[in-house]
Amino acid sequence: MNSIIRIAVQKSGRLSDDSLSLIKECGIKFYNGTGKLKSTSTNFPIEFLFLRDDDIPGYVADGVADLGIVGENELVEKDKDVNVLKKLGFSKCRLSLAIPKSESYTNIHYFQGKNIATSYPKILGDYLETQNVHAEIHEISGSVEIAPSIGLAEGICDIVSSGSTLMMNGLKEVETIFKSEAVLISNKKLDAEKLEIVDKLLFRINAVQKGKSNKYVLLNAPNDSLDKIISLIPGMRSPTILPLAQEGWSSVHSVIAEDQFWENIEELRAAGAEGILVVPIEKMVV
Ligand code: PRT
Ligand code: ZN
Repeated sequence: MNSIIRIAVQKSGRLSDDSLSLIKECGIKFYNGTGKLKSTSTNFPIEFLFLRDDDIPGYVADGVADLGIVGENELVEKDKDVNVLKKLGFSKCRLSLAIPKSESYTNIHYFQGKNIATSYPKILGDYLETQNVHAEIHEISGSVEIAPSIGLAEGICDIVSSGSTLMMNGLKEVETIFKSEAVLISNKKLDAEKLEIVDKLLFRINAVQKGKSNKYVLLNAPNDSLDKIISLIPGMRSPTILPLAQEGWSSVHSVIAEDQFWENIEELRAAGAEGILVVPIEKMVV
């Protein structure tokens, strides 16, 4: 097989670092020197195209790239026909409506007949339609947050993450209309050889993501509380139990979901566990 897949990633911006880290954590090596527009991996059949995020959905839909990593906000706004293969869990943000802090807000009908500045006219237009609100949408490509203060619009619809940009511009968030994170997208007509490579890549991404959402736990426990402890951390198949040099005690090794971590640690301590170590997992294949 000598097929190769092309993946479009953002050249420089909020998606770039996490996109490239994910690829590297999948064991895929490549060189991306500054200013490079293309690069080929030395150990996996993949070529990288470094692009502006706005262009990624279109390039993937047209088949110039087979895969792409892009924010859902950009994907839905561009309205291109591609497959979404996987949510990637980074670059999380929301698209929200905001108005000057001094204004009082009741509900979405506040925007009836008003002007709203945004870089996301499609998502906003669709949303307003579902809400039966008729507003004038002004499409602008950047610095949307200054629109109310210069008199361009009464409200804005923009990406919010921490909320500090809105605050610094005297605005308040009044409605969240869309939630977004980075996604892996693919062209809809990949041939069998390319699909096989995509499967290999997805297998690696899944192992990296599973590893991140779980922790390896080691602890010491008195033998008479082992049953209780095993029920708390059942692990992948079952925990490993090793005898300690001190009689009546065992070392228990298992895997615990990151989001259950604090809850389980408390219960484990209550059950008599001590010397608890929690270690990150790099990859996890179940
Ligand atoms: O040059 P290129 O076109 O490739 O990049 P870009 O400037 O269009 O996009 P970029 O790199 O800023 O963002 C890429 C993607 O990251 C977006 O499409 C979103 O999916 C996601 N993302 C996550 C964000 C943010 N967080 C974010 N905070 N995109 C933009 N912002 C901006 C927002 O526009 C606003 O100006 O940050 C400001 C708000 O941030 P807070 O933290 O002050 O609320
Ligand atoms: Zn962009």
